[in-house]
Amino acid sequence: MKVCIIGLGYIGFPTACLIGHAGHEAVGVDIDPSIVERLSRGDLPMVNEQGLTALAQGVLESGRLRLGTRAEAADVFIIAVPTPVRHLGQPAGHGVVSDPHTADLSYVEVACRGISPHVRPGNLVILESTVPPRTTEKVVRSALAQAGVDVSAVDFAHAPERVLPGNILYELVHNSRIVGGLTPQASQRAGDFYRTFVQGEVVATDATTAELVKLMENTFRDTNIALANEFARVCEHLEVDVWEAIALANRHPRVQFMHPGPGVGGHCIAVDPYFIIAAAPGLTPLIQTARQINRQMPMHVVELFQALTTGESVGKVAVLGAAYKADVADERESPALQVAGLLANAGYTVVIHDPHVRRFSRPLPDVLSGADAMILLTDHTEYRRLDPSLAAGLMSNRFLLDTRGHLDAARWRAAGFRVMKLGSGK
Ligand code: SAJ
Repeated sequence: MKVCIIGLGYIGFPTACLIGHAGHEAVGVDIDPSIVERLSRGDLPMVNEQGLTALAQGVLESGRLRLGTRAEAADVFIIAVPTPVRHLGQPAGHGVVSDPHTADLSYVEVACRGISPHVRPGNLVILESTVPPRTTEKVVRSALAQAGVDVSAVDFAHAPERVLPGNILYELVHNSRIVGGLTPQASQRAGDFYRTFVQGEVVATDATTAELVKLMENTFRDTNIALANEFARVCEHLEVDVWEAIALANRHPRVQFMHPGPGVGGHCIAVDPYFIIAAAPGLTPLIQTARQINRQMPMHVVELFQALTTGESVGKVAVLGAAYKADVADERESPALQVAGLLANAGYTVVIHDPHVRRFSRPLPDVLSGADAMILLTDHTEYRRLDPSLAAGLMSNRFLLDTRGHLDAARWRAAGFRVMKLGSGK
């Protein structure tokens, strides 16, 4: 089959590579020519994604994947573009909603306009982007109908991606996949298509269920992280160590707490719950509260830092980590950058280090040199190997705030640091 993939980001590009690798004729399209140019010469923004560079090189060289800025006629169209969330500003009087947001579907609409001249009867159009319920029908199908496509002869499906950044290629192939068609025939066709490159189970449902399930998965995670963050604050108050408490609670056969931290970042978990809140504002107090708890964590980190350094003169602060989570280079919605911004606004001289994020991958000794304090915000593996006595020798003062429970506090104390751990009142 000839498959046209619209959007060459973190999902679209690896998916296009796999589709080409599976033997289809893949055409990857992005409206941004600089992205097409970079990917074409093998410069991938997705670092630390095992096997992707080699796979991309193979399919591009063999011609099984071509890249460009314009859609072309195909059998299957896949839309994998961003769906960011837009903050609506002041409370809009939606019952309990105190922080209204809405999905920005403009990229989906632009993608639909881009493919509309090429969609023919018998084609299959698949939306992979994470979207509010009913978008496949009300936005994608409607946009193509408005553009003059005979939509009664086209099959539409939503097939949400569920891969974990850092492990994209493996999960694209091995995760189970939900395909929700607007009709049973569309579900069947989309399922048959994914089975050509997915080894996990491919399960059919309707489009609205598929749209909601994707949002439920990320909301489950956000709500559980909020619970861990709430216990972190309870433990600080009760002079208990939340990391120890969680490890002990997780020994129960039916309890599995997530980890607290400086907040929830990334382009999915910090975004998707708002799509559900917007769809059912009066019915989602728990989801809304979870969002609020997680959004407040960067402010809480700054309060902890100020408590740790009360009465001390602190100038330079070394921030360890800019990425939104461990061992990735992605800074989108990163709580680390929010904390760094808050500290800079509070008058500190903030120097950020991140071994994976190009603009912050400066030598760590330069970052620590002359610093009064260090805040660990991303639990990159490299930071575990940091030598406390080396850091002590470089820094002017020795304050350490660990927001991820990542460092061995006893070792750092032995090297002369005053250490505080988020979630530990001990
Ligand atoms: N985090 C915590 N505590 C935890 C786990 C995560 O504070 O115990 C934080 C991370 O540090 C990070 C944020 O949450 O800032 C999100 O990270 P994540 O690893 O939970 O999730 P993502 O955004 O990288 O990927 C999620 C995944 N969803 C689920 O696991 C339900 C992935 O499978 C989805 O495909 C992806 O969202 C997506 O694209 O929707």
